[in-house]
Amino acid sequence: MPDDPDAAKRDKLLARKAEWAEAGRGLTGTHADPARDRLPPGQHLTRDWPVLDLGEQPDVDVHAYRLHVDGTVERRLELSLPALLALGQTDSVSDMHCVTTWSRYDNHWRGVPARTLIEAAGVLPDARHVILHSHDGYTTNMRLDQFDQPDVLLVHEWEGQPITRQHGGPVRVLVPRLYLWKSAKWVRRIQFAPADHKGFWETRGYSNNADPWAEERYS
Ligand SMILES: Nc1nc2c(c(=O)[nH]1)N[C@H]1C(S)=C(S)[C@@H](COP(=O)(O)O)O[C@H]1N2
Ligand SMILES: [Mo]
Repeated sequence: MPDDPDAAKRDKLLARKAEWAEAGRGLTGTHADPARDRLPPGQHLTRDWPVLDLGEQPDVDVHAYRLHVDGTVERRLELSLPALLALGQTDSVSDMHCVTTWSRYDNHWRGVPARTLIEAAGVLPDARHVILHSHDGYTTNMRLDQFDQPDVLLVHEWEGQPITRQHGGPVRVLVPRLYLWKSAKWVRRIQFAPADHKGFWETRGYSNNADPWAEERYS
């Protein structure tokens, strides 16, 4: 028996998710048209909100919280939660799609648009990629044009309530048009870069692009 049952459980979960990538689990080989179809191929609807992560849910103190923005920017930022929210908040409704095949419609979010942050930091023209870093050691990456969308938010409320620790509170990223592994929970740092750097799941066989409509689950 391993010494740490939590670590053993975590390793098993990670191994299973890596196997999904290898086996292409959930793939239907079809495309959908987001203008016509609401549910991406191979997805089913759920009413609850499942919890998925590496098995460690960091307890991030809301008063000590700082968001770091750096890399290819004119101004590095280090924002407390009030300072982040003071940049300007918005309400947004969007669907979530998880690679494990569940989707959830009509989620009500409140937070700061990624575009507001891009402006505040003065992201430079040679920035092409974004790497999100989280308090549990998780990372994920996307192109700047995927992050620089009106529905991409740094969210702190879901359905009018603070986002719970389980779901990445006090602040997580939400990228509703990509599979949910791109939406980093407990985000602590947003790094802009000229070159791509693959994140946790992207280095373990998950798609770099992650478009649910094209069913880009694995690479
Ligand atoms: N920090 C962090 N963010 C993360 C993850 C993680 O392990 N750590 N898992 C990703 C994955 S694989 C999924 S499916 C979603 C799940 O978000 P939820 O637990 O709020 O449903 O979070 C994503 N963001
Ligand atoms: Mo996931």
